[in-house]
Amino acid sequence: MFLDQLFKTRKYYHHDGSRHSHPHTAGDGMDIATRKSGTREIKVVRRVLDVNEKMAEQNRKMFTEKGIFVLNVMSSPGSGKTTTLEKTLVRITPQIKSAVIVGDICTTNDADRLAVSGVPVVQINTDEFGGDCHLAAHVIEKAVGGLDLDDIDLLIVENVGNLVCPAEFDIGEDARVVVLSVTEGEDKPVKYPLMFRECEVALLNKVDLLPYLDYDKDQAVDFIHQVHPDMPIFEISAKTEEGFEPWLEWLVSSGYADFRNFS
Ligand SMILES: Nc1nc2c(ncn2[C@@H]2O[C@H](COP(=O)(O)OP(=O)(O)OP(=O)(O)O)[C@@H](O)[C@H]2O)c(=O)[nH]1
Ligand SMILES: [Mg+2]
Ligand SMILES: [Zn+2]
Repeated sequence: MFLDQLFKTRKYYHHDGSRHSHPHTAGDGMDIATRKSGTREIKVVRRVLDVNEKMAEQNRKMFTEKGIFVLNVMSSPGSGKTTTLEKTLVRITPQIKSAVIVGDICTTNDADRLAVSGVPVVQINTDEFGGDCHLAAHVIEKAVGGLDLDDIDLLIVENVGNLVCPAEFDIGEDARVVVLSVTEGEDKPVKYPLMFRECEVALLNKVDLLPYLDYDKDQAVDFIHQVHPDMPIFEISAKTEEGFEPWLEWLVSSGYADFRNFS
């Protein structure tokens, strides 16, 4: 019930973006370059990230001007991003005017699922430009061309399923969410720390499966907080919608916080 109240009174506004500026240091570039070898290739990676940073700032400026709050949702393949968003969209529509950009290497499966909610959905297939395993800022810039930005208050980006490099690429978003499911093992936050460091909030998904697993939830939470102290963690089941109220409250109030910072 409280959500109805919030939806009626709160509108999403973009802040100045400074909180989400991710300078790509040599360390960031090195992460990608280790797949290759030699100094020259490392320089190429750095250049790509520099270009991305500029494009992300342009996106952020555009979203700010349009008053759109942008959420970048990331996780390993199959953690439950699409399922979480399907259920979230049902709950926030039509109070919040939303749209989704979803990235996959191949198929329009996720767009088909998300379109059932009735919100505008743009599917990006990265195999058409090299099969990137992340969304970069210039790809988002192209994708928003397919949306009426004057009619959107919340833009959700479902990134390509990958716990590594999507965290390296600023797309001009306001907030980043990582989904971690209980079937992935407790140690993923310490194995893939950048993702957990870069995101503002974590969704621990598939908690309906806990009775069937030897999963140490406290250990998982502890690992997340080792990497990102005080990170808010919402335990949810996208299947049953258990735990959705705190998650939706965060979603709505983070937009409101932006409004307050902005004004
Ligand atoms: N039991 C259970 N299954 C879930 C839950 N959330 C998602 N699933 C299942 O997990 C599988 C993957 O879910 P998706 O939502 O497609 O995951 P995704 O993160 O979007 O996957 P990619 O886009 O391919 O990276 C599907 O079979 C879902 O039905 C959950 O909370 N509980
Ligand atoms: Mg998906
Ligand atoms: Zn990638």
